[in-house]
Amino acid sequence: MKLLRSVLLATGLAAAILAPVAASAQDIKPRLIRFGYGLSESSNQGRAVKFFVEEMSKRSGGKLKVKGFADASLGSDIQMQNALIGGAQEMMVGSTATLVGIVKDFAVFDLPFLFNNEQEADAVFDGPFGQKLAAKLNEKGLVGLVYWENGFRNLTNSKRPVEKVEDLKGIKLRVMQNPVYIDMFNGFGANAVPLSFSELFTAMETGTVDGQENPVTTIQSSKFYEVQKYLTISKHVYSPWIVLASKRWYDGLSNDERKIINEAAVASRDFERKDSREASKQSIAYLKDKGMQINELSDAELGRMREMVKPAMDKFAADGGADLLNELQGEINKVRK
Ligand code: TK8
Repeated sequence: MKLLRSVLLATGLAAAILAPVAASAQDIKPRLIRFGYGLSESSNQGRAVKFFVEEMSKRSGGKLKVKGFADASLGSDIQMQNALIGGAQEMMVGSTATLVGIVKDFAVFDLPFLFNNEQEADAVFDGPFGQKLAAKLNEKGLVGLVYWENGFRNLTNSKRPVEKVEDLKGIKLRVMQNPVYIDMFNGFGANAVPLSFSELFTAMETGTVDGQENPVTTIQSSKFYEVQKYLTISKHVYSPWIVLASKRWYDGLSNDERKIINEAAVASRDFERKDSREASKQSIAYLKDKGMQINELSDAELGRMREMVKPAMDKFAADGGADLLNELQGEINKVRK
C-alpha cells in the first residue's frame, strides 16, 4: 500500500513537472456521468440520486455532470451491472442481491432475520465486513462506493392477507434473481418467481405473479398499491443498495476526480439513509389511505418462519458460506453488545 502510494505520488509529481501549462488547483475534466437506477425519480432512490448529482456539481465546480436515469431506463440492475463492467455506463445504484452472479458472497446479506434494526446494518455495511465484500467487486470490473438503505422487506399480494406462513401457499411471489430468495420463499410454501424489478409492476398487473416483497417506501413510490391489496409487515430481510462505478471508467479518472466521487458518495449515503428512514415512517399511513389492507406478523409467527428457513440457511453454509455467515453474525453481535 505504502509502495503503491509513493508510486502514485511519484507519477503525479512527474506529470506535474511535465505539464506545467495544464497546472490548475485540481485536475478535473468536464465529464458526463450516466447514473442509472431502477426506481422512479420521486422515490427515495431518486431523491438521493438528485442529491448526488448536486454534490458532484458543487464539489467539481460544475465539471462533473451526473445525469440520473430513473425507472431502469438504462436497463435492469443486472443489465446495468454488465454495462458498468464493459465500460458502456459509468455509475448505478441497485440491490446487492442481484450481484450474486458476480460476487457470490453478497448472498450472505439475503439471509433472513439477520439484522434487528438499521443501526446494526449501518455498522456492518460501513465497517470492515461491508467494505471487504465491496472490495471483492474490484477484480470483477466494478467499484463498490457506498451502501444506501433500501430497507426492511415486507410482503404484498393480491390474493389474501398473510397472517401465518401457510397463507403463502401457492402464491406466485416475485423475488429478486437470487438463489437465497428463491429457496427462502419456496421454503415458506410460495411459488418463487425470479424476475427483474423493471418487469415487476406489469407482472402483477397481468397476474403473471400474485405478489412481491420490498420495503414500504418502494411499495409506495412504485405504486404497487394499485395492483396489490394486502401488505404484511414481515421485515424478513434488511436490504441494502450499493452505489457502483465502472472500474474501467473509474481507473481512468484523476486522483482529484476520484476523491470528489468518493466524498460525494459518502455524503449521498448519509442523506439517503436519513431521508429513507423519515419517508418510511409515513408510508404505512399512505398505503392504508390508498386502500391496502395491512397486518403485522406476530412474534410467534416470525419465530416459526425462522425455523422454516433453516434449510435455506444450512444450504448457504454448506455451499461454502459457513465462515462468511459466522463472520457476519460475529460483526452483528459486536454492535448488539
Ligand atoms: C431496483 C431494485 C429494487 C429491489 C428489487 O432496481 O429488485 O426488488 O428491491 O430496489 O434494486
